[in-house]
Amino acid sequence: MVKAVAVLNSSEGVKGTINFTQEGDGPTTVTGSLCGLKPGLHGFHVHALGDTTNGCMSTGPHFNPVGKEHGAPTDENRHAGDLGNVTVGDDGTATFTIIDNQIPLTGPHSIVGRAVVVHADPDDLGKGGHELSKTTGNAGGRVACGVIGLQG
Ligand SMILES: [Cu+2]
Ligand SMILES: [Zn+2]
Repeated sequence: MVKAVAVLNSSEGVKGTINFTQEGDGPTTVTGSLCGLKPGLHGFHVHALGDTTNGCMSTGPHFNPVGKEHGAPTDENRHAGDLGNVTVGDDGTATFTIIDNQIPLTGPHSIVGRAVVVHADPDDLGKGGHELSKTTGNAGGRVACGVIGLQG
């Protein structure tokens, strides 16, 4: 079992912890809790770079090792980092579990050392017809992020 964690913080008061586990070559299970967000859907992705030098802006684009378009987690044509949306309740918190096959913790397409990013707006999953739909899902600003690190 390989484990990783990302601790999210932001200047806008968003906090959270995201845990990742993977058994062998199986899917990765992502469990998260977030607080301080506005209620509703928020785009949630793995971005390519584990660099927060300039806040979440320096985490680069969505992790996309095989050159696909932005999409929904269930789409065949999607970025590996496309984890869809998380749902925030009226109290500003979210707890969620995501099981995904494209975000391994080992091997050439590992997400360790990259970053998870929570966005201000919903991810349209590539289907919104906006000029950004096929690259970012038009999910708006990056409100919180954290670097994914291996856990002992
Ligand atoms: Cu993103
Ligand atoms: Zn994407």
